[in-house]
Amino acid sequence: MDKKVHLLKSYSNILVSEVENPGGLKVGLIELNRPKALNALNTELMGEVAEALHAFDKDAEIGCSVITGSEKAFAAGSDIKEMAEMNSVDAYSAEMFSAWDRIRLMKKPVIASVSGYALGGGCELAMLCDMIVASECAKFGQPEINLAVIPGAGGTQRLTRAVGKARAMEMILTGKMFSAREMFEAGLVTRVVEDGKFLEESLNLAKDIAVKPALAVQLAKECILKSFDTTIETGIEFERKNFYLLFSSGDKQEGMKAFIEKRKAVWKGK
Ligand code: DAK
Repeated sequence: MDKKVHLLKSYSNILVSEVENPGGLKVGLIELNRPKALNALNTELMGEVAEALHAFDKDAEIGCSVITGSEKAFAAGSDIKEMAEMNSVDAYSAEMFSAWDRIRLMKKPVIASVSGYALGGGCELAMLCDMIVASECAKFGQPEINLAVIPGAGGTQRLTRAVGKARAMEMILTGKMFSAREMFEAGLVTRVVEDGKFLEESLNLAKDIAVKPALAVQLAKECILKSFDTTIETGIEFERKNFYLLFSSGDKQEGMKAFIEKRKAVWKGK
């Protein structure tokens, strides 16, 4: 498996590194690292994830990012111990959503690499990413109902769009966990991989994306996400504008010229 190149800025709850990708841009890697709490997502950890992802998003040498956890847990939810004493005013004042909102706005693709538990906020963080690669042993669920609350970071919306009303109702109202295979069949998961191979396979997928022309990748991501909150008419208009925009890029000139000259294109990301 590839070696992570070097640890970037040091954080309290995550490990951040870059993975080389010969022939393409590098892959940014974020490993959630609160093993004793099964990577429960507290405010500090979420702030760190948002900051690290933002740095990758701004770095011209990075083409795609991966967020992963441990073999046992991607993340077992938002931190119940942190939320336990909060009332609604505390929650409102704490701006609990700001990191989530920042993550949502990343331009470059982000892959969730899931093994073990992806529960509550953990499942929502995975869904906030653009693709999910899951181990056979991964378990997805929205168990908030067992705490007398409901998903708070987009779970009722993103899960329903991904798996449909029937399965989303079942997951959110019963709080039960579902396997990686079930979630693959339902459309939440991009790829199910052998246990222990989740990070390697996620990095391979990220590298496949990071060798592609970066601007086209970003605009394609933008168009796909747009389809979730618009009519087909407006979505097609949006796609068309981005399509025109790419006709002004150097990479478009290079890509088509290279095809005609029967050589490999050299991308500049602009
Ligand atoms: N929060 C805090 N600590 C947690 C945790 C969590 N979600 N999940 C596990 N831990 C801690 C346990 O307390 C335990 O710590 P110690 O007691 O040893 O100090 C340690 O991790 C190991 O856990 P267990 O001993 O329970 O391990 P098991 O293997 O026996 O069980 C489990 C694993 C995943 C089945 C179990 O830990 C579990 O049921 N965990 C809770 C799962 C859950 O209910 N998750 C949903 C939480 S609610 C928001 C965004 C999102 C959300 C809310 C707001 N905003 C942006 C505002 C989302 C809410 C949620 O996620």
